[in-house]
Amino acid sequence: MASTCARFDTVFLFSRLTGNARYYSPLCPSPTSLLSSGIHLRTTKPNPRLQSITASSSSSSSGAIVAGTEGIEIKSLPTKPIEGQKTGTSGLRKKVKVFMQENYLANWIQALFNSLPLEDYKNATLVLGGDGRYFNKEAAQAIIKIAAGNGVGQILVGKEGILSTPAVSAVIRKRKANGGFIMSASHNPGGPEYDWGIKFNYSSGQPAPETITDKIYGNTLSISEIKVAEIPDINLSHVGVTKYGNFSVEVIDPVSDYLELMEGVFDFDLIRGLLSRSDFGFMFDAMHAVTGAYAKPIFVDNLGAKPDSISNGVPLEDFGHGHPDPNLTYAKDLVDVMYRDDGPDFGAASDGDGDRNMVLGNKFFVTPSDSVAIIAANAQDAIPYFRAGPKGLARSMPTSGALDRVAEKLKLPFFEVPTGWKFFGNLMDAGKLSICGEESFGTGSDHIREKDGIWAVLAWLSILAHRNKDKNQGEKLVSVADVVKEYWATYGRNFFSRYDYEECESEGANKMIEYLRDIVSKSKAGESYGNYVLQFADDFSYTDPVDGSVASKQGVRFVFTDGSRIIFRLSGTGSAGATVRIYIEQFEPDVSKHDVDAQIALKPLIDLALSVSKLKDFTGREKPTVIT
Ligand code: VG1
Ligand code: CO
Repeated sequence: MASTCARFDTVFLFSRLTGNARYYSPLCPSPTSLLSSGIHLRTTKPNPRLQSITASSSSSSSGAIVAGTEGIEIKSLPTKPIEGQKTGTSGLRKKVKVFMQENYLANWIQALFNSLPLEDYKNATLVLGGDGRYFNKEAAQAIIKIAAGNGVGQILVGKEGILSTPAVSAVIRKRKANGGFIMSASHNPGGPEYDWGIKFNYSSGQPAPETITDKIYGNTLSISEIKVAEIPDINLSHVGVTKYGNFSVEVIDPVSDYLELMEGVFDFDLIRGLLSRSDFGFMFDAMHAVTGAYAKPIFVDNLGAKPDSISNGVPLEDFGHGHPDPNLTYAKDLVDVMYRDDGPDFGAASDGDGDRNMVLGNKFFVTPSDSVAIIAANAQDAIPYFRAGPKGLARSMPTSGALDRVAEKLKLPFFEVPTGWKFFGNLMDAGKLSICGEESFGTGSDHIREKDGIWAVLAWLSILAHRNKDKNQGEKLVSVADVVKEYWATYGRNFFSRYDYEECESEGANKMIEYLRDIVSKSKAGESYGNYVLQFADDFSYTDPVDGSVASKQGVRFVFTDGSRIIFRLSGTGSAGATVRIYIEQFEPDVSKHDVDAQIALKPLIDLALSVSKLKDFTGREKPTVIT
């Protein structure tokens, strides 16, 4: 076996060690399917000659052609449909072990090509990258071969398979590619026992719409063959071009296109002025995830931050055994540093694939819902890209109403969309939306079509730099807390919290949502819920104003007459069981009450949410796994 499929030796070794016969590579047929199908892949050991030529071409930024043949041989591998390949909020996410099952990944990739119009991939350019997690390198080789097998013209792949989600979006747009693959399960943990994921983005860099993902799912249920090009593994360690017939792979630097974009959006001199001050402390926690590849080149090498201001800055396949989700629970190391008396003035973290962000001041946490509102309120003054003012603002439904108030004050068009970034793209393409965000630590703008962790950090640094640009050394600087409190004083404070109950039994969680839907269908305005009076209750449905597509059942919400809300959803990004999310929000215009702890201010609403949903009865859970 090893000689017919050398490049998956490690996978097979792993399967032998674990004695688990299900650990097959996605492309290399299992011994049984080899026998039954009679298909024999040639050995795919990297050709040493190719490798050495590729290595010597690495210094040339334009890349050199290292091999060429007249054409490439395409093999057809028979396959069978696999159940459960339906994408969730953001791509297909499963345990690594599931993706390692025979043809699991290959089926999905082939089903994707079967779903796209020919002109979207034939001889087209596609981008490929990921967050560096376990299984990405094997997956990248498989995706490249299937892309070539289906007639794709060119793949642009990040060096070592690395590209953050926002960088994939940026590269698609800059290089005018037809789309791209992101190999990541984002904030889900990585490693042999944890999660892997794949997402497809379209030509303007946005996550594929549900019309496409539904088609892919349909095709995974009827797939019968996978088209694979007979080419060797690509050496991903060196920047350069490798050509096989009409197909080429260009290994690109993961940072340069993205950095160039950031330099165009922000005033780097302004930010450099702040980061190089001796009276300003900065800390960025890359959580051993993909922004480790971006943090040093951007914050240290370009913007003058001290080298020790980056922590966990080396991307690791298992994120250093961490859970790369930048929130108060999982980014605890950063939180501890930021809550010290002598802690830095500004701290931030990003997630597995670099699209989320958490922003902290010294002893101060900025909720993502406030963060997007504050960025929007300050964008025109502090960020050159928004000099003419934002075109419109938007948030996901469960995100607090803070942004709504900014839109109202600035007289900007405003949109409320379902959870998941894919709903913002159409509004951006139509020129209706500039700045948007989600309560789940996602913030971004129309510079790309994904949320963008480093962008959010640079946006906050721009606001602080702008506010402090005339402060002399020794003068008290305007702090993160000052900016937020000033914002609350102007707009009022939307207290917000989210309770997550991870890995519940699916049955109980589904029954709870059905129970809530039933309550909603019978509810009437004016009904009392404790001290709250119902304005309306529904299961959120969204009609895209650009293409008219409808997304229904996007979250059960109870909205009360004072603007308070309780919202219930099931997560669409988990890989095991069901995660229940409860979102709680209450508006407080009275400045004297703005310093109350959110958990205390929201206690009556939280209790109400728990009793209305009978969560304990349905899920057996006493306490949430994570509170944000
Ligand atoms: C979660 C968040 C959602 C976010 C999505 C992808 O989805 O709630 O706001 O867009 O993750 O983020 P769900 O369905 O689990 O609630 V990422 O950074 O994991 O791509
Ligand atoms: Co992410």
